[in-house]
Amino acid sequence: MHIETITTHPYNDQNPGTSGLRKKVKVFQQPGYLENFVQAIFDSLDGFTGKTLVLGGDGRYFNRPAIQIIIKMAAANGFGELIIGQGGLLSTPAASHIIRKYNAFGGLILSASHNPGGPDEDFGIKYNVSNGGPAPEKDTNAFYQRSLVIDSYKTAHIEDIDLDRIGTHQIDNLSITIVDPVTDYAELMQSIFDFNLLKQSIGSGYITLLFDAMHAITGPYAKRILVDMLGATPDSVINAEPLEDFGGHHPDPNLAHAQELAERMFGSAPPVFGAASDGDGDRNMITGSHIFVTPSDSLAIMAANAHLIPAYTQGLRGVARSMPTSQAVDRVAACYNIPCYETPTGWKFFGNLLDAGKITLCGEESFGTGSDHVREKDGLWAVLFWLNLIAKKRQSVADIVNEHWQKFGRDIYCRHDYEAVEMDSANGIVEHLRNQLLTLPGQTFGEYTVKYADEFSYEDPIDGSISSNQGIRIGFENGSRIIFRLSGTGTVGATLRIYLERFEADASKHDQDAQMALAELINLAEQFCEIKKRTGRTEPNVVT
Ligand code: G16
Repeated sequence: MHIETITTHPYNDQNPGTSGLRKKVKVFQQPGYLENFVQAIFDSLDGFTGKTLVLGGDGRYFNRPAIQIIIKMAAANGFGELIIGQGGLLSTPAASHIIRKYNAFGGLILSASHNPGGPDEDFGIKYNVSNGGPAPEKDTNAFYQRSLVIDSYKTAHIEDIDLDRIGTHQIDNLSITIVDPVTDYAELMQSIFDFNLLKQSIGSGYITLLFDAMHAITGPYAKRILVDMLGATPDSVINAEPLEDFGGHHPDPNLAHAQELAERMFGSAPPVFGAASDGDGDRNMITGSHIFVTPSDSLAIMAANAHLIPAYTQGLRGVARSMPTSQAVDRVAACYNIPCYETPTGWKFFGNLLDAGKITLCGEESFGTGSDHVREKDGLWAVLFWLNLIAKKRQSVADIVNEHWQKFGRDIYCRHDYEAVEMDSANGIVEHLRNQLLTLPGQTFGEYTVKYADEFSYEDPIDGSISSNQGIRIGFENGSRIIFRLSGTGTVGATLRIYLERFEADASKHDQDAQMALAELINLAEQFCEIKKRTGRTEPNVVT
């Protein structure tokens, strides 16, 4: 194998965000851009010579050429084996599982998640470590530092690999195996959930379902698992064919973007259960007939009922949620007397807790839930979890949610996103908020008295690492919270996220519209951050 060292010049914008490096495709197509970042990753890692690298992506535009580039670079840098999903496809949770199952050194996952795809849209790449989870901050910082000074990368002169043919290619000391992307993952799901019960419930018509794959990676996974293995009708999975541009839509599983699903679930004669997943298959949206379950509620409900699922009958060791996720799961943890951890936004912060056996289940408001079965959030796992619950409890989604609220109270919740805000304005807003942190505590606004106002900082209980500046929190005496954060996943300007939460114990008031119930907090949020005043915006781009 002939290996060539190519001279390059560094780019100064390769700082990974919440989940890897995400940029416009055109940015990635600049000479050496992808190569620099991949080489910066390899240069920052130790001891992979002869070891295994897992490689796959969500199939978006630029996935295939990027995979061919990375194969040549991985060969030149000395990996001994590459495991690649057929067609260059691997969902993020499936990649995490394959890294773990085959004791790989790590993996590269090509995805910009729920961001749109296509020549003028987004691409992304992230590195996952040997536990199957996203590289921790100390690694992503190292990748960035290396990218700032990189002056060459290595590539091997080998032919492009046929990504569509399953099997193994041997090139000198390197073996490249193209695997079916679904098989290992489907087996894992079968080991967690009661597939016999699910088959019975779906086959008998007790559960009717609709799954929207949003023309993204979960199409093949959903068809194999929900249709072929569990007997759902083929038309239960919609938008099932992965497309490079996701059919021109955002593969973002919320009521705005999963429009067809939303219309069916809130229309006449809806199925019992409806769900959607995102570009790379790690997010999930759960709905039932005429009901949307917030991700925060979904996490809490899963935690409260996990003992009904075969893999979790022993109960949970603990749970964790990201800081902006509602406190609903905290109430479940308190009731079951198990620990509940509050981490910064980003799945990477759950890895240590999962590895150390401190938690079994974790989740985020950003449509992510998962468990210790992999080290990523897992969209189809969440779908199967809910299906298993419905089958076991013989209750509708609405009944399960209402029963939960009756027992634990309802954490009324929503998130407002202001996208593509000019960077200077966004930084000005954050500075303005910071300046109020000392004076807000003790002040009263209507029924809300500020109990604390701070900037969230996290000390990892396992390795002691500290992550600062993780969002501004304003907490009130009655348990309500307003949180402000700048997203770490956008590719245009800044996205300001405002998270709003209020607890309602009174069951007669549980059936409220969240925006109405949170109206006073929404006004207070504007009073504190002045986004409308400073940017001229009249409303958020997305409300979830
Ligand atoms: C990623 C991370 C999540 C995070 C989400 C939103 O998800 O894996 O942990 O909650 O981004 O992050 P932000 O609020 O910074 O935009 P995904 O599905 O985009 O990979």
